Amino acid sequence: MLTLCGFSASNYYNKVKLALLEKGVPFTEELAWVGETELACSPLGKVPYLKTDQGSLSESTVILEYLEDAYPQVPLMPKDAFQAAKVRELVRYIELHLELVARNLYPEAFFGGKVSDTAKEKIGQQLEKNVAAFNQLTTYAPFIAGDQFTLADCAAAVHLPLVSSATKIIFGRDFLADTPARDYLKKLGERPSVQKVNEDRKVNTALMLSRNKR
Ligand SMILES: N[C@@H](CCC(=O)N[C@@H](CS)C(=O)NCC(=O)O)C(=O)O
Repeated sequence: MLTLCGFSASNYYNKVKLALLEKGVPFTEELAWVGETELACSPLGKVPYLKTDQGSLSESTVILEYLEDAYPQVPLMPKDAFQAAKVRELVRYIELHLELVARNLYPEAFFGGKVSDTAKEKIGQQLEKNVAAFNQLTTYAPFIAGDQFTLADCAAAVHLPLVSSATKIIFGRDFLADTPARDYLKKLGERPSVQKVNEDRKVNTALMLSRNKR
C-alpha cells in the first residue's frame, strides 16, 4: 500500500498525486506540513515523500519514476527510449529551469514578503531565456511531449500555472502568455485527475493560509 505524505497546496506533492490518479494506483494521503514531516522519510524535511511496503522515498521526480517502474499497467512514459528521454528532458526543464527560477519570486508574489529589485531583474532575465528554451522543446500535440499523456504533463500541470501567476504578479506580464500553455492547461483541467488535484489544492491552500496567520 502506498501513502503519499505532504500537503495538497504543494505543487511537488500534486505532481505525484496526479501521476497516482492517472495511473489508477490506490494510495492514501497523510497530511504533513513543512516542519512536521518525518525526517527519516525525507531527510531534508521536504514534501512530498512516499511510504511504500519496502520503505520510503523522497524527491518528487524520483517518486514519479518509481511509480512508472513499479506500476507499468497504465504507462505515463513512451516505450521508445528516445521519446522517453525527451519526456525526461521536459520534466527537467520544467523543474530546474522554470519552477526553481520562478520560485525565487514566490516570497513576494504569494507570501507577503519582499524580493529586491536587483533580484527581480536577474530572475526576470533568466526566466525569459529559460521560457524561450522550454518553448523549443514543447509540442502541445495535444500533450506537452506529443500525443500521449506523460509524466511531463504531470509536471507541467502543477508547475506552469505558478510560473504564469508569479511572473504576472511581479512583472505585470505572464511570461507564458505568448505560448500555447494557457489553452493547454485549460484542456488539461478537464481531466478528472487534474480537477481532483485542483479541488484539494484550493481547500488545503485556504487551510495553510489560515494556519500561517495564527
Ligand atoms: N526537489 C524536491 C522539492 C520539494 C519541495 O521543495 N517541496 C516544498 C513544498 S512545495 C518543501 O517541502 N519546502 C520545504 C523546504 O524546502 O524545507 C522535490 O522535487 O520533491
